[in-house]
Amino acid sequence: MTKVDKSIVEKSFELAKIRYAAMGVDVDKALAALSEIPISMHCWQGDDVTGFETAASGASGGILSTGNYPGKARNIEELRADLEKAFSLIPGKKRLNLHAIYADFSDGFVDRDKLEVKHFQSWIDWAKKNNIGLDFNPTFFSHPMAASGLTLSSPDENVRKFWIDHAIACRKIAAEMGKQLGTPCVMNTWVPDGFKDNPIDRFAARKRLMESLDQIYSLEIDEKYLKDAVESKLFGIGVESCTVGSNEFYMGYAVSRNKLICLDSGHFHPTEVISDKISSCLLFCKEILLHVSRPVRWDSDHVVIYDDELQNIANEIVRNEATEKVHIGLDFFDGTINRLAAWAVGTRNTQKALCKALLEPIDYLREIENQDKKSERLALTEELKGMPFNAVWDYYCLSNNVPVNFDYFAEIEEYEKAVLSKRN
Ligand code: RNT
Ligand code: ZN
Repeated sequence: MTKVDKSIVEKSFELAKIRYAAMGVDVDKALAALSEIPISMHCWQGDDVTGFETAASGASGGILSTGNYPGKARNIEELRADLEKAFSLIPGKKRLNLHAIYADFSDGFVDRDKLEVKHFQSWIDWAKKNNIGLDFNPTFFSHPMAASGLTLSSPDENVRKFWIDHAIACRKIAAEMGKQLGTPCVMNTWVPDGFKDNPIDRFAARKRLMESLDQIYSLEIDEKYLKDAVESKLFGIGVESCTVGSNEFYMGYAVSRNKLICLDSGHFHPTEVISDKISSCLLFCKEILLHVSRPVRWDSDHVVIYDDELQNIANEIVRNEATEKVHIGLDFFDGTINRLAAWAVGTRNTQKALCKALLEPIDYLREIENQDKKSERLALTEELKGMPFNAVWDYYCLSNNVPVNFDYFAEIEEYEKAVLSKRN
């Protein structure tokens, strides 16, 4: 493959700009807006959701990372090096989404209920150096205290207390991340709680979950530093019959407690899409967190590709002028491919979809819809699909000093040869 010629990218961009201007779209304005939208890249694609706890194994609790492509990060230094490399291939504003199992244990191991800011200070320092914001997640899976399948909804008071303490510890850590970095940290709570077979008392389990969450959030923390989100789910492996934290549960919880709702693309029935949920949630929830993922037949967490649903998600965010109310996080983990490639493909695709969404003549489309010009709406939205948005996206990469088009892949291959292949 020949490297992309810079002057061709510039020429294509100028031509694309003329085409968009004819449609009433200001390309420069679109790119300025794009550069303001942060994407929160998840750390857990880097090591297949393993983390740095002592008895580290793979994930449990109904999530499953498959594949053993060589070269995954084995420690904090390797993960940071991989993240830095991946970030260098991705334009625009970035954040890193950490899980509690990625704590820095260089001062000694502590269990999850005992985590403190000091276990994440080196991440905060690293984030500052790399000019990125941090988001956070307590980890309620892959732990002996989660072995029964129930955490915050467990009937066992000791188990519940352990996880409540963990979540409170995490909120304090997350708030400190937000404070030190000058950008609020979104802390997302997802618990794997559920039943393999039909439970008798779903109500009691859900009530326990509600009460545990209320305890966790009873500690007031300034929203300048911390935004609390809750994530629903449909089912998981081993918890097929009932998920305690269902969609209705968390929708009710988020609305009544003034929390952010987290919508994960893989957490609904197969023909349900989160793009259609954004506008409703914007009416009733103050803000939204997205876990952009790609479910293949189930919540499989495949790498995000540039597909219709991704574009629809981006369109909804932009058309609703909700780029500040919708926090875009990614949630996928594929262990069968190079993990930097997974990050680069999924993150760049998400930004590319946002780029295209920003290139719509939105006011005009709204106007014709209000005039009930359905044929024009159909014809125009179809033509928009083939407009030269990719020339704009390429230029955006070029002007952000990141590789254009497929050129980033050569860098991943070089990194694999020089760094990843030496990890055995
Ligand atoms: C699991 C949820 C959750 C996790 C991450 C690792 O089904 O999607 O968000 O994937 O927290
Ligand atoms: Zn998720």
